[in-house]
Amino acid sequence: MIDNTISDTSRIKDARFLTKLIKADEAAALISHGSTVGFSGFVGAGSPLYVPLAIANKAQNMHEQGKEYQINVFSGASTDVDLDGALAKAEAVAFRTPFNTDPNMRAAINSGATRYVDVHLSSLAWQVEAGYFGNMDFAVIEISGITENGELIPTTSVGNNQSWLNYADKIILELNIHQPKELDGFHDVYHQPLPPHREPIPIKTPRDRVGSPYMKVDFNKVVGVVLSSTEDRLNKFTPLDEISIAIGDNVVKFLENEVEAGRLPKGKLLPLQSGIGNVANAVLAGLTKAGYKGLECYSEVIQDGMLELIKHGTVDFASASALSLSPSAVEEFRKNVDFYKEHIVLRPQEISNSPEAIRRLGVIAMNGMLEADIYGNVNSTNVMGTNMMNGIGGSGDFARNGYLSLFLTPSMAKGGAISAIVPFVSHLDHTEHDSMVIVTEYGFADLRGLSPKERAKKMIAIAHPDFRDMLQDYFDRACEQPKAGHTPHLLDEALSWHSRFKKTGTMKKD
Ligand code: 0RQ
Repeated sequence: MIDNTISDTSRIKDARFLTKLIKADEAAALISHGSTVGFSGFVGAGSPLYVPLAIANKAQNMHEQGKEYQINVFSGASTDVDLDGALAKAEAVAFRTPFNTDPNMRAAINSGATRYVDVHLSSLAWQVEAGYFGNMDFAVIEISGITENGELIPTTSVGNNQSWLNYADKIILELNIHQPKELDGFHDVYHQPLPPHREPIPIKTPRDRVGSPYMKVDFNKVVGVVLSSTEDRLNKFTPLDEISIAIGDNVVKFLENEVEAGRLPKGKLLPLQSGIGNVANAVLAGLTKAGYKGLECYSEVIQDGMLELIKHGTVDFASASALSLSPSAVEEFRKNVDFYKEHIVLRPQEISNSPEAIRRLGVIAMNGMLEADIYGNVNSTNVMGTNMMNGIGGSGDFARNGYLSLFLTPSMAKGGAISAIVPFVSHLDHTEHDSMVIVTEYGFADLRGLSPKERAKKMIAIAHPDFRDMLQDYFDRACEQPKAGHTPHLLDEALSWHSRFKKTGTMKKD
C-alpha cells in the first residue's frame, strides 16, 4: 500500500534533493511505455516498493483504456512481491533479467508473455554498462538516506545499484524511512570500470573494505525523490525438516573429512558461500552443531540462519550483497545493530560474486539444485528441461570458481515422483567440469579426480533407494553397448525419465 502522507525529510542532509520530492504516482507518470528500468533489490531485500506499485497501477489503468504499457525490468536478483509480483499481475513486464522467484512473474516467463534472460549475477552490471542490453532509461533505487555531500546510503542490499546509477539516463530515488538509520556504515561500494581500465579487486580476506560506504549519484540525473515507509516483506523462516538436517550433516561430514585429509585448514575451514532456503540453513545449523567457531563467509545473501550463527560465534564475519531477513530476524538485527556492524559487510554483487575474489579467497561453494545426472552435470534452473524455476543466480559464479563446489538436494521431489539423480539432466547449468561434490540425505558423492564411469557409481549410491536399481540398470546397459565410449549413454533413453513423468506423473516405471 502506498502511503502518500509521509513527510519526514530529516534523512535528506543535502538540501538540493528536497527540491526533487515527488509522489510515487508522479514518478510512475515519468516512466513511459517501452522504458528500460534498473531497480534495486536482491533476494527480496532493498527493493523500492512504492514506485513499482504505482507503475503496476498505471499499467492496469492504461490496459483498461485499451492502451499499451509495458516496461523492461532489470534488478540485482529477486525482488519483493510489490515489484515482480505486482508488475507481473498487471502484465506490465515485456522483459526481465537476471533472477526471479515470484510465482506470478515465473508464470509470465513460462507462458512467453515476458521475455527472460538468465544471467550470472556477477555479470549483469558490466554487461549492461558495456551496452550489451541497450540503453537504460531509469534507475529506481531504494535508499535509507542522503548525506551532506549528496551521496546515497543503501538499504538492505547493494546489488547492481551503483551500476544502474551510473548507466541510467534518469534516476528516481525511493527514500524508505522504515529502513534502520543504523544501516549507515554497513556497505562497501566498489565499482569496477570496464576493460581496458579494470584493476585487480584488492580483496584478500572477506572482511576487507575496499570502497566507500555510500553510492555516488549525478544530481543532474535525479528526476524525483519519493518518500516511503515499508519493511522488506520476506518469507517467514520455516523450521528445518529431517531431510534438510540430514543433508546438512552430510556436508559437515564431508568438510570434516577434508580437514582430516589436510585439504582444508583445521578449525577455520575456508570462506563459505551458501545459497538460499532450507537446505542452506540446515548446513549452517550443522556447522554450529559440530562446534565450529570463528568461520568466515564470502557469500551473496545473509539470511536468518547466518544472523544466528554470528550471534553464537560460529561465524565471525560475513560478506554478502544483501541482508534478506524475516520480520523476527529484522527485530533482532535492529536491537543489536552495533554488534552486527562489526561482523557484516554488504557489497555490490559484481564484487560479492566476483570470480576473481572467489578464486583468490578459496571459497567453499554450496548451492541447491533441481537435478544432477549420473556423471555430475547439474540443472539448477529448468524444471523438466523446459520451465524456468528461478534462474542461475549466483550459483555459477561460485560453483565454477570455488575451491570446493558442492551441490545439495533432497534425493526426490514431488512426493517421490521425481528423482533428483537422473540418467541425463534435462537442462545444463553446471557441467561435470565444475561440480565437485553432490550431496543428498543419503550421503555425498565426491566426484573429484574421477572418470565418468567412476562418478556414476558414486552418484547412484546417493540416489533415493527407490531409483537406485533403475539408475544402475541404465548405466549397466549403457556400458554394455559396443563402443560404449568414455561417457556411456543410451541416447534413446537418456531423457525417458522426464518424458515418463510428463506422461504419467511419475519417473517410476509401473
Ligand atoms: O517445489 O515447493 O512447489 O514443491 O523445486 O525445491 O527442494 O525446496 O529446494 O528451495 O533449495 O530450491 C534449484 C530451485 C532449489 C534453488 C533450486 C521443486 C520442489 C520445490 C524447490 P514445491 P527445494 P530449494 C543463491 C544461489 C539456483 C540459484 C542459486 C535455485 C522447488 O536452489 O533457485 O543457486 N537455485 N542461487 O518440489 C521438478 C526437480 C525438482 C523440482 C526440486 N528435479 N524437478 N521440481 N523441485 N527438484 C541465491 C542467489 O543466487 C540469489
